[in-house]
Amino acid sequence: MTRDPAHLEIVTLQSHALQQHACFSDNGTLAWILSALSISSKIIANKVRRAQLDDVLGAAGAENVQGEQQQKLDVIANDVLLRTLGEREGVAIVASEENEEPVIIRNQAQGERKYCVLFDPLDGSSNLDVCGGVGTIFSILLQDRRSGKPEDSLLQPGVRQVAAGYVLYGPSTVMALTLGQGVDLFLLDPAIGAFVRVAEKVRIPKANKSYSLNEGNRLTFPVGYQKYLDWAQANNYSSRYAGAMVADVHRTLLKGGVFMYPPTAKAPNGKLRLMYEANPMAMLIEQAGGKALASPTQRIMEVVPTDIHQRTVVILGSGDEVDHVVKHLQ
Ligand code: AHM
Ligand code: MG
Repeated sequence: MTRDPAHLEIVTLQSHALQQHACFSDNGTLAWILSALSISSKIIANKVRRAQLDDVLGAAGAENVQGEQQQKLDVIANDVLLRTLGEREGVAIVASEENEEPVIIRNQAQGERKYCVLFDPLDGSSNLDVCGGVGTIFSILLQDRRSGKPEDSLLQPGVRQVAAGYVLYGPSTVMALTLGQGVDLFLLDPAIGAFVRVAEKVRIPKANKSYSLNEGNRLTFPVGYQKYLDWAQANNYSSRYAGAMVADVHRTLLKGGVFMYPPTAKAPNGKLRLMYEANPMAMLIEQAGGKALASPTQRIMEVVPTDIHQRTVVILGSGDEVDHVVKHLQ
């Protein structure tokens, strides 16, 4: 992800969104939503960076050494996103992995297009204790006004997403974003406080001998996954697993390989959430030329959701590497 020094144009996330908004004929509504996500990410990045200093690791409800109520970082991140998105006129409903029920902000207001935003505020947050990468994942749908029940708007398959992305809070803060026309990457420049575009139309490598999954669960994977692992190991594959989906998918997007969360004894339908984790990642990976499956015969984005918190199996990454997994599952 290197910037061409000869490439003098400096494009921030905000100007990128404004450039693109013509495609959405929505008077810049989506651009305003992206600006809320950008502000949230900057606040969360700052909190994540200061987590040890501000004593906000650990369980919500616990007291810190000064006897004050501690707020867990995922609760803080959730509040930040709810607040910034809630202030945007164009947002009708938000749903968070952290909230049992979706939050209806504006119901069926007339006229303009309204959007639903679903997010996982701080994915992989247990990684914070060890200074590992964590991230925010988001998915944006158009409000579906056909149903009288506003929350039905959320139960749309991933193919209907108009935008999706993640922010990885690692050594630097990176946003991967798709508005349905490829994947662009933005790096937070702390000196100017803006996300600056550093790569356009990113393509995932077609193949890379690398797999990413929690191999500790191997004995309870369906036999096809075990056969795949035997095959991959016999063929000199590398194993790479951070245990935080955003970090693992980001590496897979840039370097290639396959990321998976198969069914296990503990999570027979997979562990990852369809609406907050799998769908947005699937859109990004497909937009970058890769594949994202919920089973050998079904794309993640074609799964018709029945519950906003439902889980799914995830197999995503380089086209050739996903094909190798599928061959062993059949
Ligand atoms: P979380 O949303 O509770 O943080 O859980 C999701 C995380 C993903 O980031 C990661 O891919 C997965 O859980 C790791 O699970 P495991 O520890 O079972 O390997
Ligand atoms: Mg999560």
